[in-house]
Amino acid sequence: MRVVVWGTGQTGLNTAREMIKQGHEVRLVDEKPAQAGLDLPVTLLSKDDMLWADLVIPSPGIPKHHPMLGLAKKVLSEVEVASSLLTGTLIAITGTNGKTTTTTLIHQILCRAGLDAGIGGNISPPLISLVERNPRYVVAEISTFQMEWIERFRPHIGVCLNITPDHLDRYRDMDEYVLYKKIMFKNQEEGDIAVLNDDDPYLKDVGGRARRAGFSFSSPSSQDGAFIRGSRIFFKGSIEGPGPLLPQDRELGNGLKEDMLASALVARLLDIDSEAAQEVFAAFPGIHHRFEHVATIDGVTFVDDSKATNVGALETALSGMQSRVILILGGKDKGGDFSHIAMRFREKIRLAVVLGEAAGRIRQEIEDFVETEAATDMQQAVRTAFEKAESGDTVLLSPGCASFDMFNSYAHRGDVFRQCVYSIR
Ligand code: UMA
Repeated sequence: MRVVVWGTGQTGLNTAREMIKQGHEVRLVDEKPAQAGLDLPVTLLSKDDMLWADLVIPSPGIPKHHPMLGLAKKVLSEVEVASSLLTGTLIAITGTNGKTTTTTLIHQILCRAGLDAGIGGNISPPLISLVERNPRYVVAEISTFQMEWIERFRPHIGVCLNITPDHLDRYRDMDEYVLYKKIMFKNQEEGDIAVLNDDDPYLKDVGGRARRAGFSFSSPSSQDGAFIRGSRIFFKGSIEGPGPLLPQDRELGNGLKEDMLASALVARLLDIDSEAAQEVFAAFPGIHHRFEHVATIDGVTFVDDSKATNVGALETALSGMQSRVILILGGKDKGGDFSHIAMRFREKIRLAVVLGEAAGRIRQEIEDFVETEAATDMQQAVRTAFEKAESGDTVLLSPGCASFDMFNSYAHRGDVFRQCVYSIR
């Protein structure tokens, strides 16, 4: 088959190598000139490539509505191709927030239980790079971008953690974004399981033929499900019984609690002893830049939640805060609505320091509810926050926006924040 692999990031390079291994005739193309030192030939994308190919595999960063894709005979995403080559049990995790943490937790629980499990997808490495080892269980973080071109992609267990507005710079509207989240369940069959957040209104109805299992902080509406009572997770329905204890030695935040709940439920559905989950939770250090404690200086705690690149993640971070907050937010605009957050948490937010490309718009949306100040860079934002904070407060970097206006990535933004905090001492 003639295959065009489009994109020379991690996805494109790994896909091109696998397609060559599978015996296909492959062209690796990109809209930008190739980086030096690649072990595969790359050409600049042309119309001819699209017309030549029997199959085009675009990287997730290439938007579905890109006009060149309209010329292709057939387009499939990398996760579609990868899942058709992997033979192990596929556990796929999507949702606006918490995907990376939940994927990591489930993978660790499976490994702790002695099972042969691989991890990949949006978390990296790309799913296709697991084809060679072909593990018995595949735990995959799946983004909406990766599901734009699926045909038969069918996880045995599909998990959707939550849906809140995100990527509205890529999708026409919220309906289109929700559609690509729920598409994960469309090919599931009766023996499969859809693990869903019963507290999320978007997930009341997902379609598909799979059995449903739900999780909820208080009482799941699904027949089979998981919930939290006190410090322990419990299961109900056909899987009824006590589950793992949540760690009590540190502040978990609502985001991490939700991820642990979903992971424990998946483990239970796979018949894995609760002890494995409990041990993994107890030792789990968290994900870098996700509600991560940086330092406490003169009674002021600094938390790096740079991974909060949408309004839903910011809301989750604020809902778990016990102290008053100096919030640092803003960045590259993704079209989120900040006004309801400012209204909901007006008592909690002592000051909002706005930063980056979206600063002006955010300020307009929130200044009726909370005091705001603008900063030109992270150094100034951190200094202003520290000056205005009182002992016992938390300075929370939870931007609710992408990072690319001022930084290379959310990780880079978090690292700069950390350096600015350290420079206060
Ligand atoms: N390119 C074009 N035309 C375009 C866009 C991109 O030619 O219109 C080319 C670029 O020149 C570049 C390549 O495509 O050579 C980049 O492709 P890519 O952005 O898909 O990069 P990858 O390195 O393959 O990374 C992708 C995911 N990127 C995106 O979804 C944007 C990574 O998720 C993922 O970790 C990786 O595959 C492995 O699966 C990143 C991400 O930001 C972390 N994901 C979003 C998120 O988490 O919110 C969904």
